[in-house]
Amino acid sequence: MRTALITGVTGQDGTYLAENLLQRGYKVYATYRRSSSENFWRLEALNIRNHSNLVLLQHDMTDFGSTLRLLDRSSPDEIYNLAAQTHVQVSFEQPFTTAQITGLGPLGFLEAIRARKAETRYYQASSAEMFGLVQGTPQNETTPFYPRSPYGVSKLFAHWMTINYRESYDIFAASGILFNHESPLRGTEFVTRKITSSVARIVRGSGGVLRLGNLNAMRDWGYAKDYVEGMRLMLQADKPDTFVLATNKTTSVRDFVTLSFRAADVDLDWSGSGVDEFALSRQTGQRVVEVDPAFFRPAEVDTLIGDFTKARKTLGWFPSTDLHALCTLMVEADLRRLGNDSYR
Ligand code: NDP
Ligand code: GDR
Repeated sequence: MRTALITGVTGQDGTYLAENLLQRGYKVYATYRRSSSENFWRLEALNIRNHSNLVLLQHDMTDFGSTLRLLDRSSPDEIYNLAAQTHVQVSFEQPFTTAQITGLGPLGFLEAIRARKAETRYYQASSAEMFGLVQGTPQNETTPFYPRSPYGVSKLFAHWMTINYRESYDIFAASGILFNHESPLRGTEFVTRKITSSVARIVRGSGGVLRLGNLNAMRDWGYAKDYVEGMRLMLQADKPDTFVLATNKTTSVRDFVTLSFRAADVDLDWSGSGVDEFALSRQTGQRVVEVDPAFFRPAEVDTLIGDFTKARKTLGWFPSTDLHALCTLMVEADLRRLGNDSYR
């Protein structure tokens, strides 16, 4: 039986990847960090928390000793390193923590693999946020990086370390530069799920206004389930490499809002501009969206759009879900879960 280790299994991607690998017959060791209350709602939502081939282990990315013991305990064939401080705006408030978890944490895994001299294959969760102030469009594996946040800088450190360990020690270390990917399991602090969960509340009559920051930001949004399959494919390739996963389409936050309300049969009228921009529901006349400068970032990544040609040609990977379908499935899931407390 093939064994995999997934860090960050309580997050969006960790949960979908665990489901994917369990369905393929893997034994999956999966890590979560200690907290005062359990955080397994995503595993429960996919009904895999008590799967007989899933072993949940405590681990913290900032503790190298714990990383060494984790590999001794699991001896995995494949490691998917997904755990990180992932929120870009938070990284401006907590740059040290972000650097320790998101930047240095992955180095601990690379060092542990090097020390063990095992054939373990390693996946590093790199990010389109590393492109930052973009130096070429669309972005591919050769586009220069210019990160615009402590998160982006930390990810870039881990990305280059992955390449350096690949080249220096002949480790099978792959890096996936993934563009934004979303799902009903996305955290509500990220803009897409913040939008779809607010749409559900507003159309169910709970009132409230959706307050957002930069409506002009453009993102290349795909479906998380497609992207975890891309991670798996990277570790089945003949040789370790770097791959972009994206949809090659970009959409503004404003248009994502419009699409999401549309998925709940609400049409919007946008008015004003800058911090005074807002949207009214055409059906009720109610003000449903406003700009709130509290959500502006000290430095913004304006536009991302990825070119996934290399992944398509080498791995046979392509995105299966367009943004309209993604919005619809997220809004429908949020409407359904309003009546079900366990499904946040
Ligand atoms: P999430 O924020 O949903 O999950 C992050 C995971 O990391 C959680 O399980 C979290 O645990 C865990 N974690 C955070 N800090 C620590 C720590 N100190 N020690 C151990 N675990 C920790 O992220 P996603 O699933 O969306 O993303 C997965 C990976 O892919 C991340 O590395 C992210 O940066 C990267 N990525 C994501 C993209 C996206 O669009 N989703 C795009 C590109 C890259 P807890 O639940 O306890 O907080
Ligand atoms: P991002 O995702 O920063 O791209 O990082 P996020 O959803 O947080 O923001 C996307 C864009 O929307 C703008 N925005 C807002 N963002 C949030 N969170 N909340 C708001 O109210 C809001 N209003 C406007 C942001 O300014 C930004 O431009 C995600 C994370 O998953 C990273 O871990 C990952 O590496 C990158 O995607 C690729």
